[in-house]
Amino acid sequence: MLRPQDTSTRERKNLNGLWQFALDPEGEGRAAGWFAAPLLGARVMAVPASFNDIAADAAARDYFGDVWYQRTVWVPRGWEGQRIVLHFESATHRATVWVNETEVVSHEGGYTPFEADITRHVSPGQQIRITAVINNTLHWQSIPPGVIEDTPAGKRQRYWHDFFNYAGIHRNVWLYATNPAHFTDVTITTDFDGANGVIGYTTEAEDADSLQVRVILRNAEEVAVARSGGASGTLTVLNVHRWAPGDGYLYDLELQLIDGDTVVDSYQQSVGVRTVQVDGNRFLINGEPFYFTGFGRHEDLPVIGKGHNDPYLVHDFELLNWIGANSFRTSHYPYSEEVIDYADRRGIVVIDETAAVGLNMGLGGGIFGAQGYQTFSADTINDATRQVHAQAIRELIARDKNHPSVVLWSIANEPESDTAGAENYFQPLFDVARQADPTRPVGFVNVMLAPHGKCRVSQFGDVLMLNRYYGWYVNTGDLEAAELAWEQELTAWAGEGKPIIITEYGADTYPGLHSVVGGAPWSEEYQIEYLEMNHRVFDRIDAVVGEQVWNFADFTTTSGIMRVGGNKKGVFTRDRQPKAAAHYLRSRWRKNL
Ligand code: BDP
Repeated sequence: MLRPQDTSTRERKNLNGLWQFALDPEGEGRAAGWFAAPLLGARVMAVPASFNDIAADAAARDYFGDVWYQRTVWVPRGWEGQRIVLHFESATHRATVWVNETEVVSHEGGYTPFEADITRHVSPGQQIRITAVINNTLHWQSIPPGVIEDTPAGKRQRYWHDFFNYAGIHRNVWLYATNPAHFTDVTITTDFDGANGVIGYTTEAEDADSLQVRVILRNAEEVAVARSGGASGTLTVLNVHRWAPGDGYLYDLELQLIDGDTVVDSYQQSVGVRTVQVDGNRFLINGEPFYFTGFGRHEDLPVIGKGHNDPYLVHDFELLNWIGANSFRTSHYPYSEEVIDYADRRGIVVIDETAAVGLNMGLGGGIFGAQGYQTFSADTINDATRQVHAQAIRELIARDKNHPSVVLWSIANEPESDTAGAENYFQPLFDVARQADPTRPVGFVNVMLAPHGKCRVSQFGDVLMLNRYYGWYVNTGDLEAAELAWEQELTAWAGEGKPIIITEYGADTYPGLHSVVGGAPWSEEYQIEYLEMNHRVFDRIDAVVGEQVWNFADFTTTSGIMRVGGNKKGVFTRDRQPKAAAHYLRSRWRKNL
């Protein structure tokens, strides 16, 4: 699937704004045909945004089940004879969409795009009604998983991930038009031949049997530097300007579907020319060892929850630059494509993660208060879940495969990984990722409960990604003991001969809480002491090729005795004020810039 674009042959209309909105607590809307007429008694909801915090209403905030979004739109008059498509960049966690009274598409998974060709159902120059029922219930066969429990007080949604289950239409919605003959996909690969860049491209198209493909590569000054023809082929760029961390140089590849001299479809794909490789315990970008600095992050903002927001996008990247971060992980789900696009442009390196988080009942008792389930079993996370998970991996890779910033796929965060069930579940998923993308390394993020010697899934990864909280969840306040234990475990992992990225380490910190004596968890001073201890350990172990602090900013979670108005491990507060640790990290990370 290609992203909607405006080009010489394509046109899009943005459908963001105010939609009609209704909760459907009785689950009656589908059978009652709520899509067939204006939503009665509806309130208004902003798109893109999570609905949870917008309505000042507990019923909306903690809601699970079906919610309805509806709006009308005029199909542009000029689209006669065009193929017309309705495109959602995401709907969390699943959606079914109607145009007028016709169901046009359903999609499972909250963070990847989907679309429907609606040409047959609409006429240019007419108004149509678009209705989407979005369902945010998490269950054993969803990614991420969850369960609905019957309690004396009624049904409750439980899940095992440490961030709030924000839902709704979080990203752009588009109506767009192309010619009936059009490109449907393009795959780019890049390599070097000495100082030259070698770009491979493979296009796919529909209704295009009698047409030819022409491609033109332009540099950032918009000068054509290479041309080729054919559905797939290779371009050589003399003295290529490499895409590199800190230097987000992009070429633009224009794909043209042509009929003689007529351009029937034109699509523009940005291209960053770079290589990624794992070599022993080193992670190489353009053949050079790369050391990741940065954060695990969240899409999480006041009021709009997981709604995409351009001002925060730009501001957050300014903060990454200010602090000297060269990378982040899309913990714990695929972020908006606009985030990945911007990472390309800014030369920020991305570890791209699926929404497979919370596949771990061992963690349940502590943070999330749900006990008594077995993670992998016929009745819980099972083969059907794995199929949904496999599809989530495929959709992530299909969406992000052409982004130079993405250097590594993370297929899950902190699943149970020390049991035979886990090994059986995960092994085929690594194959799924490698089949979908043979060019990038694949890994998963290991949890502290499956330390070295116990983890049965790490063997399948090209890199080791570890989340560790020595000095926080264990050895709390005792950084001396933490340092010994951490170094011992990390040294053992280093023996695996793979690069190690510490994808999480962090300490909850209440902004404004201070202590003159050391060892005071929750204080701003302790966050710094904790980070310093970790860095002493990392700096002594060669195989460590990256440090991503948990978290970039404070974020919202479910309530619980471990959380004070959410997770406070941010180096910035939720409204992006620096805690003292931000200045400390800046002095460490900018030293190397
Ligand atoms: C890890 C998770 C992350 C949590 C973090 C924490 O990967 O989502 O927010 O720990 O406890 O378990 O702060």
